[in-house]
Amino acid sequence: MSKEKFNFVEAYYRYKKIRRTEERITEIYPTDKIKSPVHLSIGQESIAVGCSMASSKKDIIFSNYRGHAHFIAHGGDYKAFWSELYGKSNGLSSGKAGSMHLGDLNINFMFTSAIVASSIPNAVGYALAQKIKNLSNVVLCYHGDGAMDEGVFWESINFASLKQLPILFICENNEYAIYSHLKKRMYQANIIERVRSFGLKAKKIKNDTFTIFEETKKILKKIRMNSTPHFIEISTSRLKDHVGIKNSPNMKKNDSRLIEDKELLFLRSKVKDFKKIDKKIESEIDKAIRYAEKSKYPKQNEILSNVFSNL
Ligand SMILES: Cc1ncc(C[n+]2csc(CCOP(=O)(O)OP(=O)(O)O)c2C)c(N)n1
Ligand SMILES: [Mg+2]
Repeated sequence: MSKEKFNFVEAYYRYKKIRRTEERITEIYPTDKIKSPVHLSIGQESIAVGCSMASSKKDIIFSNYRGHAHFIAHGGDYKAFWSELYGKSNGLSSGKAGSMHLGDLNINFMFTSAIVASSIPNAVGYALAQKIKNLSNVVLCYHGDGAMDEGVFWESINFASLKQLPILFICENNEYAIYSHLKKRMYQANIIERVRSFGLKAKKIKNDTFTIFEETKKILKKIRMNSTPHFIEISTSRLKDHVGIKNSPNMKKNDSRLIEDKELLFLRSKVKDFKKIDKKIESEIDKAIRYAEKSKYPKQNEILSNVFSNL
């Protein structure tokens, strides 16, 4: 698709909505109204926006504890998202799961987990089911570079390759697992080469929304046609700390946060009525926050229902 035909209005809407949502979370967080730790994605919105715009509604999404951007970009229930952050009974998981465990089965967004890489074998299992059932849906599996330090990642891509499953692994590579740099964790830091050695088609994609959209669209088409597992890596950087709302100590001076802000300005420059979109986004956020604030907490006698524990 040519750049002229790309839906910049939608891209700007998704990008800005993620950005403003996380900025509002940052403002509210010190009040303790948000009941779970938050892992923010400010600075890496392009990945969620580009990939979500390239995917089809029937595709299945697996994300992780840093899932706000993916959830919003793929169109998860926005009010229930806020209620979940507030621990309210009309949240996505009745307010008992919080920011790290988002999910919305109406958009095939599988519930996420705080355990690094744990969703990856689940994603591969889901892709196996799509193949057995002869469906043309593709599984999109977002994960970080740190998830690739887990043995289960390599077992999973081996299986995906062996069975030629319809899955796209999307590596959001910020080069850090909390505060450990990639070079201190990986003997061979060229992850594309390592993944290719397992038989997957793998490509590094430039971090801008249109390029991510265009490349992902092409790759998803190939996966749908041939049922072949693919892997993409996108270099990224975040404004905020690993968890919480402080600025990240991993950020370098002049690093890609500025480039990412440029991306927001670039998308905005492509949209004539951006002020109208900004207003719409603020109103959606205000409404969702009001909804969460007014909603009730789960009742005391419901505290242990739908909760799995060894009590
Ligand atoms: C199995 C497991 N080991 C360790 C942790 C602690 N932990 C939480 S996030 C994280 C780093 C993950 O890094 P990466 O996959 O690159 O994601 P990022 O946070 O950079 O987006 C670690 C080690 C965990 N939650 N689960
Ligand atoms: Mg990382």
